[in-house]
Amino acid sequence: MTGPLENLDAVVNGLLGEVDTIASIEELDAREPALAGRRSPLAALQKSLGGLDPDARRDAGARLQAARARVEAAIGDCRRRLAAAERDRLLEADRLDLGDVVTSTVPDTLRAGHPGLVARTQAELEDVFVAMGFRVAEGPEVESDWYNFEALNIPPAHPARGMWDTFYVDLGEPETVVLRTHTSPTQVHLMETAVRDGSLPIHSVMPGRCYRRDTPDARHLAAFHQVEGLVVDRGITFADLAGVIETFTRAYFGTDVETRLRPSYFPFTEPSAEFEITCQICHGTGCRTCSHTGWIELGGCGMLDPAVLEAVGIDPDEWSGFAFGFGIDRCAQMRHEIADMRALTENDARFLEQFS
Ligand code: FA5
Repeated sequence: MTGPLENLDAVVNGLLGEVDTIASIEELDAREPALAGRRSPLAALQKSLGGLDPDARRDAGARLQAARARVEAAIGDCRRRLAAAERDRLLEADRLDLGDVVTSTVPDTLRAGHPGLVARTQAELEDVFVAMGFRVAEGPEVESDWYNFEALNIPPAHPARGMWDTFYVDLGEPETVVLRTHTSPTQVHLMETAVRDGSLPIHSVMPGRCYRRDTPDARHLAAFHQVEGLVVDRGITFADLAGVIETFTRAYFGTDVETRLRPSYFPFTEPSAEFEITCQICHGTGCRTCSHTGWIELGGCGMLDPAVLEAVGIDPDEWSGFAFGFGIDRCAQMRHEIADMRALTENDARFLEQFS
């Protein structure tokens, strides 16, 4: 073929080859006028068609138009390919390497959690009593007034109610449901179950959380823990109670700690006593923790009042027993010489880590 378009295929192939070499959108923008625009060889060929007769000009125009369309299509493909590559490049630059994040934010030494001091003390106390032949039982933290007070010989308006500043729960009749103020109501549950199942005697300890409207101070918290002890058997005397307390103290605190039982009053035990040890903060010389007495009360105890046994259907002429209730937080406080009990609830890692 002769005429102005005789090299058209070679021109188009040359342009397509050039498009293939373009490596960026910026380069494409810069070179596009020379490939398919006013400065391209195709525009020059267009101008050269002016001398042809009308039929030949129309045919040549159509061929040129098709050639231009091929080059423009190649430019469009090239633009899309370069845009996709640019998107991939940006995504790759933004990619978060989680491996890097993990190794850069996790400290060299991982710190594992551990049971708190009170939970640990509870487990240790349970171990001591289990070794002495006691079983471990539990009771509810939300109690009826009957279990928390009446079944323990503390009827409504009894002055002894003032010994426990009570949180009442807004359920049922006013002032009939309480957050238990001590673990002693668990005694009643256990005795009722033993009577129902015919499973007397009882030798059990019952640890758990208690609540009182006490103002927190060096020896008190509003939510604290007690471990209740209950023995119901034949021929039990105060000497058995004293022996259990002595054995417990030696096992948990060691032999250097001085102890004493002081006469006291609880409506559900008779006789009753308070159990004290020398203050482990000042070793008996007097300090803020023990209110300068040199002694710390760990709990109350006594022989079961026959009226309490009778109320649950146990014959006091056949069975006798004793009960005790120790503060678990108090035991932990004395054993680990913690001057202020509030440290147990403050979640200060520097304090907690000492007991891991
Ligand atoms: C009682 O709660 C009786 N239920 C104990 C008892 C059981 C007597 C069985 C007879 C027979 P008391 O209120 O004294 O007693 O409390 C016993 C112990 O619980 C205290 O000596 C103390 O160690 C601990 N305790 C009492 N209140 C608090 C408190 N607010 N914070 C921390 N510990 C407390």
